[in-house]
Order: sequence, then structure tokens, then C-alpha cells
Amino acid sequence: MSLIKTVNFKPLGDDRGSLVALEANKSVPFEIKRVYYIFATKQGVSRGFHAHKNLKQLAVCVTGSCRFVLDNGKQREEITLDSSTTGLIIEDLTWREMHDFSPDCVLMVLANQYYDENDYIRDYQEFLNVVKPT
Ligand code: T46
Repeated sequence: MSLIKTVNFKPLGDDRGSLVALEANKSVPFEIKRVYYIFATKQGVSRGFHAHKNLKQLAVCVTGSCRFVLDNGKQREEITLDSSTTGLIIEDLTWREMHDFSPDCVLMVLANQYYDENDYIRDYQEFLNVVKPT
């Protein structure tokens, strides 16, 4: 089964332009407790390199593009996000990396939990130990 799960949002456009509405438990498949966005990422910089123990997220590249790598310890897959009408679902216990940010990239992320640094696994070997218990 693919690690890459996307959701397509219906653009509510008219002759003035476009609008996308995101609603908890509807277009977004969880309760939304937090929204953050990443922008002005310097060229050549990659981000992420961690997993979460208990966090579901949905990432939308509202402007520009970036490449996500998702890894569950067995499979590693990637997707380039470059559409404001596509959301990438990131489940818990998934290692994520973000690369190749375009200069104009605004990456918006919706999360089902408040920020908690204790929820992060920032060491890849520790992540593997958690997902592949011996
Ligand atoms: C993720 C990917 C896609 C906060 O104080 N509150 C927050 O809600 C967040 C997300 C971050 N921070 C602080 C923690 C760090 O001092 O902001 C700083 C940068 O965070 P971090 O280095 O974790 O950023 P990324 O881009 O590596 O990862 C972020 C999210 O943290 C992470 O949950 O899944 O984006």
C-alpha cells in the first residue's frame, strides 16, 4: 500500500478568482487543533527529518512547490506538492523530509494536535527502533 495519500479540494472559483475551504472532519479527515505554515525557506535547505508518535497532519503547498519524502521504516516514497488544491496526509510514525522548496513556496500544515516537542522522534535510528520493535 502506498504511503502517499492525497486529498483533492474542490476550488470554489468564479470570475473573481479561486477559493478553497478546508473543514474539519470533511475535506480534512480529522479535528484541526493547529495550523502552521512554512515560507521563505532558503534555497537548498531541507526540513523535517523527524517522525511523530501521535500526530496526523495535512500539508498543502498553497503557493510554489516542494518535495516530500515519506518513510515508514519499510518503504520510502516521495511526492512533489505543487497545487493549492491537493493535500498530503501525513500519518503518525512516518518519517518526513521536505526538499526542493521553490523560493515562493508557502507550505501550510493542518494538525490534529497542539505543538508538543515530546511527540517528535528526531533520530532516524530511534524511529526505526520504534517502528520495527525487536
Ligand atoms: C512537520 C513538518 C511538516 C513551534 O513552536 N510550534 C509548531 O507548531 C511547530 C510546527 C514548530 N515550532 C517550533 C519548533 C522549532 O523551534 O518551530 C521551530 C521549527 O520547527 P521544526 O524544526 O520542527 O520544523 P520542520 O519544518 O522541520 O517541521 C515542521 C513541523 O515541526 C513538523 O511537525 O511535520 O513541518
